[in-house]
Amino acid sequence: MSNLELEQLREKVDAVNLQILSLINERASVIQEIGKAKEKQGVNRYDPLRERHMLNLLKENNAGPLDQKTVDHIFKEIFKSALDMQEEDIRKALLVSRKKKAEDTIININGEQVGAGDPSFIFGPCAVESQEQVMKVAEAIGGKGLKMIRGGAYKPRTSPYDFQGLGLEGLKMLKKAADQYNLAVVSEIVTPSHLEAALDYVDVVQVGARNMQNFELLKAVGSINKPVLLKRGMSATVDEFIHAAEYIIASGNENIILCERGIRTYEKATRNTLDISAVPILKQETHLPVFVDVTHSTGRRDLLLPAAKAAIAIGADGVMAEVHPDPAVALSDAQQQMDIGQFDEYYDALMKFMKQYEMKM
Ligand code: PRE
Repeated sequence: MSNLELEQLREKVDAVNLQILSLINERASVIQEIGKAKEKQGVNRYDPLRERHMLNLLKENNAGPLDQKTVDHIFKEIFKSALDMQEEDIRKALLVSRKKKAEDTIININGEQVGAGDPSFIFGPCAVESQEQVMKVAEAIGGKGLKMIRGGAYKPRTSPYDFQGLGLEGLKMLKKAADQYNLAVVSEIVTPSHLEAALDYVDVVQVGARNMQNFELLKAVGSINKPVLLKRGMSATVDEFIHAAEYIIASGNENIILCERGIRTYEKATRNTLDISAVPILKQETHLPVFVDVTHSTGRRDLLLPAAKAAIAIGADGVMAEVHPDPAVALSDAQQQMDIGQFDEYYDALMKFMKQYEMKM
């Protein structure tokens, strides 16, 4: 074969390539339309029966010289890329996505600009137990110039026989202590029916891990005008977590803080497995501030500091940890809360770490 003939054949291949390119792009546009229609109907994107039907049709019409195995392989790759494209289109369209809004969402909580670059801190007891207890913790937090206190009044406990929280009375105690030390109240609400009354006492509504896919609750907190701290479900993927936040924003509330709190794995050395890489993924995929709850993820007092350092180093917007005046007698999570002295040491060490690496404070 002369060089000229080879050149001519290659020109033909170039032209065919361009035809294929144009055809697969034409196919991709139709697939995008199908994707939109499926999203509206809420049907599964992957449809093996449809794929089988298409492969059979191709087999019936395959005149060669390509063998059927090769044709199947090529078209399966095309189907796969169609699915990837449909998923990417849906991700881009999410209101929480970075693609939809490039700038970081910054939430003003009690004068603190959460998500603006400097790490924020939320400390407080696991559960509100008494006025005296929350006063002591609020004093320690306020003394550091911090702006937020947490405390559970409605406690979703594994056992119905465990302490269930003081309810509205607990919120009143927390609010009283918070007011005395100029702190904002962060507290979990477990059902939409508690929301209205709670809003008189709560500045940031927490949706807990067990309620991450309580869609009615997500919609309810989506319609309030206070920030929401949404915790990742213990078995939720990052994608499910993002979609839970989408429920809130879709109902009108953009002020959402995402909180990684560890996921359930086979590992027993810690209470949960802190999925530290979820932090930069959530920062890339969404425009929302991301916190790490070092208490529930590790379940170990000795890991609270290293986990917080890791969270800040990897780009978290804030850290949450539990403090109790006397953890040994705490009604919940006794083994993982810090007492006030440990809290002081912990906070100093964290500040030193941030200074050492010239992190913003
Ligand atoms: C398509 C994509 C993925 C499905 O698994 C089946 C088919 C395709 O590429 O043709 C399109 C599509 O979503 C559909 O026909 O329902």
